[in-house]
Amino acid sequence: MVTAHSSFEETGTPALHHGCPQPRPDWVPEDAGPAFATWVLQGARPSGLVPQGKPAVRRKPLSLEDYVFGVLGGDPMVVARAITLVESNAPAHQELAQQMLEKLLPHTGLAKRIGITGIPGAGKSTFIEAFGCHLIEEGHRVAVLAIDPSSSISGGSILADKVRMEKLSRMDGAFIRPTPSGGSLGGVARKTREAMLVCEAAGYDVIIVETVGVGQNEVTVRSMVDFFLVLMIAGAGDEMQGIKKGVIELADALVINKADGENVARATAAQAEMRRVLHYLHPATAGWSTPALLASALTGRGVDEVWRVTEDYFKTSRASGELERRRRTQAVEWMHALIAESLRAKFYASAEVKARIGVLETAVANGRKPAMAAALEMLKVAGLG
Ligand SMILES: Nc1nc2c(ncn2[C@@H]2O[C@H](COP(=O)(O)OP(=O)(O)O)[C@@H](O)[C@H]2O)c(=O)[nH]1
Ligand SMILES: [Mg+2]
Repeated sequence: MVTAHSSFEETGTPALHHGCPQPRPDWVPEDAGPAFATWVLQGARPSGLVPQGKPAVRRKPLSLEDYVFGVLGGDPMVVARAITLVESNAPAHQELAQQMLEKLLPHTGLAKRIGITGIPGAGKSTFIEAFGCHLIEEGHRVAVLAIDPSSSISGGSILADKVRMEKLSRMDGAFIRPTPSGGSLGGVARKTREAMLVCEAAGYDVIIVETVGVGQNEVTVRSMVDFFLVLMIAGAGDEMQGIKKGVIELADALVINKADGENVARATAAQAEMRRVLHYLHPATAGWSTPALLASALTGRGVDEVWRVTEDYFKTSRASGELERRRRTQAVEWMHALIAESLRAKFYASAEVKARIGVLETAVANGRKPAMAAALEMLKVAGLG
């Protein structure tokens, strides 16, 4: 049975049944550009819900109870809509989303939260597909949340993810959801964390957060997962793979990926090198020594080993109390991040601030006022000084 679940039609874009390739649905205009085909590939629906080839119909709004029961019952369509709700920036949606999350919260926290990062092209999506399929064969339910801040620039990377995870997305018990890009990293982080809670309440016991290793987002993902895996490829350069900027120090496991064919020797050498590097670093998690492993999604090499190591990590960190400690710290830090974000949003939305800030910007830019004095004045204007 085809049980691909997503997502894109939830964001207002018509989607088509995944399992039945059709070059173009009938609603595509004659002169449509390639983007139309792109969107068709991105969407997926459980079979039987929408007649094939028909555009998605506007669905009835769900009540709080509908959301809660649907999510707790593990209904992938409701899960997708619940995530859309938490992603919405509309105040009415946000209020409903928070009520829903409060009801779901007692049912969260049971999943293994795994973050996977690596430079573009490291093979993250391909690996996650192989890894996810392996987990599902072992009886797990797997949700993949892909954060891809680069996609607003490059345009197509989410599409590539969707196509590559096609096998996984067809499996019963898999849920794949790209987080909409755009907006601040803080906003994306909130949405991903809340999407994670929704997935946990729906009974997904492994949550994988994929993120492209560019900029700050590794740190953001590290702050919301239990186990952080950095995927590397031999010969891509230390600088690029974040070795110099300390990404390795965040990792609970390094995976030298694409260890297949002619690449095996180089990958093995890179593994030895990374083991030496790790030897000198503090482990990301106290009491756990970060391993460097080899894997290939192409041949399947190392996929089961990565899972064994993951399970081992959870056993170790649970027994030592590190897992619990990390989650508590993360929750508190998240609260502070939300406070900071809300304060910032309130501040910039204030009419008094809007009226005054331009003048002070000019004064600071022209060197007539020190930045600190201007900042303090603005806080007073906003009633915070
Ligand atoms: N040889 C080899 N190629 C791979 C492997 N995994 C992915 N690739 C290729 O590497 C490219 C990037 O893969 P992708 O999963 O999209 O990388 P991502 O950007 O990190 O998500 C694609 O052309 C894949 O076919 C692997 O295990 N071995
Ligand atoms: Mg990818």
